[in-house]
Amino acid sequence: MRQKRIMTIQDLSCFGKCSLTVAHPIMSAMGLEVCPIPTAILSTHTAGFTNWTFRDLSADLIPIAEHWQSQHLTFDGISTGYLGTREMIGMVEDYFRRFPEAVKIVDPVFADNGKLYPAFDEAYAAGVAELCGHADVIVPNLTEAAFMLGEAYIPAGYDEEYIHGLLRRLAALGCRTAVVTGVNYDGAHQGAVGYEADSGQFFQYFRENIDVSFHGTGDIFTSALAGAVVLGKPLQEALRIAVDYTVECIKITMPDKDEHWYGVKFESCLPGLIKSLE
Ligand code: PXL
Repeated sequence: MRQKRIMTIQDLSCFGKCSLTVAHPIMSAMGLEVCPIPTAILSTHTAGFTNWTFRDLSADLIPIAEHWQSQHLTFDGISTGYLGTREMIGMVEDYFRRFPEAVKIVDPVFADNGKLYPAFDEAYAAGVAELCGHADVIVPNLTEAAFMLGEAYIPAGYDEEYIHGLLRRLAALGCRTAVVTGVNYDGAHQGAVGYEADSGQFFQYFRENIDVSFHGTGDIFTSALAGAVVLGKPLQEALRIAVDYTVECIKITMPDKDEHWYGVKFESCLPGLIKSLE
């Protein structure tokens, strides 16, 4: 069987276990051929460190696409994460047009816990919402969902009716499937809920809630989900694979959580991820 091939477009934060430094190894372990496109190189991620270096590589994005097209390369999937500028969002839309055969998975990556990340504003959120309209699968957290829909962020105390309505409104942006992460109805469980617009069906998968926050877990979840989707797993199975992997990564990091605040020890959980694909 031909190996599935995915390109992943996001930054390379050299230290910090997020974006490309997790997406590439996770999807490789899942058996995919991974083609990374670094949008920028940073010495660290921007959440919790100071004075990081940043080299914008966006000028190379379109020449890379042109070269790949000249070589007749095709892709089963494109996954995107942290991009950084409105201009880069436009370039990713260009990629989507150039590689129409690929399943497109967009993780908005611009906000969490009710707040935009420092580099972003509402215009950027609107740009990502437009990009989501061209995606097959989108993976916002509750904060990003609220920003993209121009709604108030509801941190807790919501019910299934709210989440299902939110997913329908997200799908109305134009994507086929919307998945919202970090859903916690009862304080005791946390998970992801998905909606497929074509069938009108909802899917969900929950595990025990672990009351801790590590950087990069959203990127880890989306990497596992994107890998599973491109491997052809149905959405319910993809949610299980991605939630279970994320939970295991968090659990294994808990004993070192102070020293390891910048990201989870995803590496030692890769064998379990591979097993969960069987
Ligand atoms: O994990 C998301 C992410 C990715 N890349 C960079 C970031 C962040 C979140 O803050 O700063 C550079």
